[in-house]
Amino acid sequence: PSKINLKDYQKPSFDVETVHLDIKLFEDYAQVNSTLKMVRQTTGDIVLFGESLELLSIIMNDKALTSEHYQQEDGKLTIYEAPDEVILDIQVRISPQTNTALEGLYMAGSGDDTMFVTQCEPEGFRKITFYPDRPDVLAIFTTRLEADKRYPTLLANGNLVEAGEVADAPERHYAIWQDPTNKPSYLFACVIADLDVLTDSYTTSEGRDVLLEVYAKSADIDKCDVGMQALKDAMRWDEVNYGRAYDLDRYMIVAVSQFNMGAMENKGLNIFNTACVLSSPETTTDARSFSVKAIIAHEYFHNWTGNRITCRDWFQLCLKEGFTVYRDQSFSADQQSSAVQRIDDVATLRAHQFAEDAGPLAHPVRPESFVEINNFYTTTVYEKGAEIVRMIANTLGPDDFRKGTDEYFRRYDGQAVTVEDFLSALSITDDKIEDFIDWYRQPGTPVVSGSQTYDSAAQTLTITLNQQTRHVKGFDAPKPLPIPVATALFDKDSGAIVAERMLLLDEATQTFVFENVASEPVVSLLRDFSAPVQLNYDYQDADLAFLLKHETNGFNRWQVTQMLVNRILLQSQGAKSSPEVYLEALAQTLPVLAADDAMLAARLLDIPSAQELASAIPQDYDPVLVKEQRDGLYQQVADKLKDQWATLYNDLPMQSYEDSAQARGIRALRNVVLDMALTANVEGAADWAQQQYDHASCMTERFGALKAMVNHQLPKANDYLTDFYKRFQANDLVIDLWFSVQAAADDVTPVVIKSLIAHTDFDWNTPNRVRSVIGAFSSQPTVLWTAEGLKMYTDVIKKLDDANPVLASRLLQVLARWNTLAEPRRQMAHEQLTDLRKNVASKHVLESLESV
Ligand code: BAL
Ligand code: ZN
Repeated sequence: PSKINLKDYQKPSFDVETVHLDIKLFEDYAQVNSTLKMVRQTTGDIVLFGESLELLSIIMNDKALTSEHYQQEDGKLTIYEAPDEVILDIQVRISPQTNTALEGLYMAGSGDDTMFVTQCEPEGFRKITFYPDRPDVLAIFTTRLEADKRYPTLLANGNLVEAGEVADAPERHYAIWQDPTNKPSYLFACVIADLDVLTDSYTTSEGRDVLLEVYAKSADIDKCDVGMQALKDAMRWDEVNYGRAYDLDRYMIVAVSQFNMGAMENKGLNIFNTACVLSSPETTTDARSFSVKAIIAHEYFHNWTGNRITCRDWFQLCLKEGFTVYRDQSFSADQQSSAVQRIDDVATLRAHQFAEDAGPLAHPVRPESFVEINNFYTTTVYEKGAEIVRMIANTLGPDDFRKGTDEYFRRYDGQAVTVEDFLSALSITDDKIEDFIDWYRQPGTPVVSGSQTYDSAAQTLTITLNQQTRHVKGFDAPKPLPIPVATALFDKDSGAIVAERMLLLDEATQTFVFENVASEPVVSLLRDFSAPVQLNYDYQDADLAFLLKHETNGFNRWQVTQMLVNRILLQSQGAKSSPEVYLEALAQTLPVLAADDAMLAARLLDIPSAQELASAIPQDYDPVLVKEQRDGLYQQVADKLKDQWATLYNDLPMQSYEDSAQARGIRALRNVVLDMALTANVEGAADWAQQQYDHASCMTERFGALKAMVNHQLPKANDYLTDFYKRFQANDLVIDLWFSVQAAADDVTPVVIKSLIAHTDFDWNTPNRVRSVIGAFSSQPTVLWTAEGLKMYTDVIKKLDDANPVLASRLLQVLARWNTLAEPRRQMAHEQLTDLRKNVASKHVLESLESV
């Protein structure tokens, strides 16, 4: 497959002023007629993209074109010798009913229970009709939808201008929607379905009354309130924090159960994976419910960062995603403890993005070439992209950051722009911000190492820091990046902060001198994770134990526990700590914190997942050894506090359900304590689990108990699994949990996975279901990295390669670090991946296999 390069970008030769789309849905196909008003911008032919379309006719300025006027090749339709102003009428036929790739217009569901939705980002619109399907072509869309009346819900972007019955076809009806904003085709959406709707309203700071609608199947409409409230909260938050108000009269969200992504920000008509919008206490865990709110906010924030200002080309994907993730993280931090929000965001970054950056699929936040853009919806583009915006925001401070974002919206509203444009607006108060461009260009996670010397005569503390980034094959030698290192000095006697500074490390090595330091302090670095780097500082364990006690910010305390854990677990990588200091520090901290901030206390017991630990091992990774070490430390923590788990558990009594930060914290900690108690074989803990399940007030309690029973292989675990299934059989999202708890179980085997795949409720056409088994299974590296486990996994990729290559390629990316395995697993993995390469055809999967 051929590569597309950023350096080859060229402006489109024609702009589209207006598009009229007419989509008529029939029993086994859809007819799409489009009228495009196009105007020449530069020299060159008209280039339209189209895939999986049956071209019926194409008329240019009232003249039917024949094959001598155009060429159709490799998904492109090129029309020669077009005049400067063109009206194109194009008729195509498509087959949404057989579209399993879930891109373009597709049918979700089966039998009598079907609906039709679209997914056009990044390049799905070309599966609906021929079009200059690229983000820098912005047009005004009018959409007419026509379908059988058994689909009463007909939605498209913008405002409803007309609806009615179809003449001569009493069983059919239509609706016409007009979107007044200029938009790229990737933001087009339509829905043809039979849905209920939850309605509300919102008045913007500019006085606009907005109709808010959340559409879902009738059985799910009672699970839409959380999302609706989050939408209103997000609308207000964007007005207060960025001065951005909503710009249309209507905002719609539609829930669909078959969806490749989490959600999609189509203009005025968001389409959501049910997993990312439905929420109720009985069926949704707190963690999932919290992420529903974050995703609702994320898609809403795209209205300004993505839709009003969009990307010039797909290389600039981070322009909208990095900024929007930063915005949704900031929103979420305002809804709960900001320390816990930062912990969760950093944990995700370290577990997934650092792993990606360390492996063969490492790429810059703004890639310079790709075969298939769908492969670049990655944690690097999203989460590392957000970290860059965060570094910029912290460097500027709140007032100047706001001036910069105001300038960005003022300058570029209505345009398709680049990362350079973004940085140029943000640098109006400080031109050093432009230097952050290298963060967008350079792959690899920088490693910051450092040490300190104290001069008691001069009363100075000198911190020396240096940075190093691995040289990723195919890229220029790495350059030093601007790395803000938030630093505080703690007095060893009083535990108080004596100095606080943001150090900017922008050379390979630098020294920073603190004056008037009366005695040698303990240094806390990279506070609040001020940059996405690995930190190796010359700490003694006692310094870290000191910081765990005295750090003022919850995030920094968590970071210290993670440093201690890594120093214990990564001995093969030169780590040098024994667990005693860590265990003692935890034993002292936990009981106090549990009463004070239960959510933070729960996080302090985090031990990085096996995958995250693996990502810190550049070669000869032995999954069995890592699991043994990880489980061993977990056991030591459980044993160390064995006498305290009962008290802790009983001090966190189950109460009637409440959706407050405090109640969520208590539920989270209770689940962690339950698991610890079972690990330590605390007498009676199996009964606690059953009681918690039987008397649960919500899914967090019930599922926490079930998961503990399954992972500890309690004798009653199977009975409870059966009960769980029967209780929630009708709810797909809960049955996903039922599948995932078994597929991710500590004692899972390929046989279990095969039996889950053979279950009547398993469905290859529903990505959530596939992920609930295959994705969950990949969290058990000791089983995944065996001949049988890998054979099963690669067979799944083969099976999905044709039907849903986007999903196949995403699942495959989990295997990217095969080349760090210790022998003989490495050789075995290489053979299986080589075999896979011979048996797949999609460019998505082939690109993900490039390094094999
Ligand atoms: N734009 C794709 C889904 C999202 O990032 O919001
Ligand atoms: Zn997004």
